[in-house]
Amino acid sequence: MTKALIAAALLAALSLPAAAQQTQVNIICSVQADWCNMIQTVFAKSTGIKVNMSLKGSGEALAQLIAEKANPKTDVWFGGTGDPHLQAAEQDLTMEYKSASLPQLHAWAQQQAQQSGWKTVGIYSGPLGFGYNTELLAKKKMAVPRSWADLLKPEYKGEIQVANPASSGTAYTMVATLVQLMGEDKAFDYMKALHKNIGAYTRSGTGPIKAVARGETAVSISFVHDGPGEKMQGFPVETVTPSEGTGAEIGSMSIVKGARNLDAAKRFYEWALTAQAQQFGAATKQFQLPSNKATPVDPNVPDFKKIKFINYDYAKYGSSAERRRLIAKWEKEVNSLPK
Ligand code: S7P
Repeated sequence: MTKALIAAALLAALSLPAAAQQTQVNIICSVQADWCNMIQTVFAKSTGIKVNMSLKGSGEALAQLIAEKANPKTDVWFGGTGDPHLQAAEQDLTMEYKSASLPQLHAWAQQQAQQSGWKTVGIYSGPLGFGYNTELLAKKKMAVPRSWADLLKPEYKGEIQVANPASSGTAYTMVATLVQLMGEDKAFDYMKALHKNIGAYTRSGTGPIKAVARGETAVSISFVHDGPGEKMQGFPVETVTPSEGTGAEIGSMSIVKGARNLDAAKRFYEWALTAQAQQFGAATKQFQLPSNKATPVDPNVPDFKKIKFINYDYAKYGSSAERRRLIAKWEKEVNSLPK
């Protein structure tokens, strides 16, 4: 990581209005640890505001905000899939805040803000796809899966991992994607058939690609931007997006309603939207597409132009009722089945 990048992010923080008297901010961080640690250090260094950071996946972060509703301890929720941020907005767990920087963001990030009544905002986006271990596939003489249909082939029995949608925003993105791609009945038939090939449903959405990288399973259903970072650590992992089409997350950020350190929270929020601060994703080997149009796009970020996307309905699938209904149906009709 270059010193210049850190210096630029420090300057970006210094140019924002100071937070009156506030010396700390409590953040739930739903990206991976290196990125969380980096923003914690740089923001604290440039503003003097101590960042109390707790790391949680999207599903767990939402559960914590629900549990804290009467007495919020969190000020900002940074990152994580967009659907649970929309659910938090609908449940009045997060507060309306319209940043002056919104015009600097891609349309999809602004749309996320608008759809939530300005209670969340897109900070990155990334496509859902598959990860695979090239050495394990070769050793077991299995082909690279290139479509949702491929994942149903008997050769992958017990070889696929995906997270549990009840705990993971990533896995909920898969359920919502399949429902939109195939229609609900066919999607549930598909997930019942897929269940036979699933070796394990993990708690967190990033667990499966880490298991692929380490040779614990051959294939994962994961965000494809999580693949290159594993590969850079020397693991034999590649990613692919399914030929029928796929969905994408709009990773989001929200300020908690009733935040005790509101000025500091706003200052962090504004900083996190700057092009300088958004470079810390790629700098820590996390390759989502940043939402600020001026953030340089790392060559490892998936090329959205080459991916076939569905027209994901973020408002519908981010609604509490739809999310609860689909997860309950998945538990009842899919997870309860024998393998
Ligand atoms: O940082 C990688 C990433 O895949 O993890 C985020 C999220 O916390 C995943 O949450 P779940 O464990 O609930 O699936 C994603 O937003 C992000 O792209």
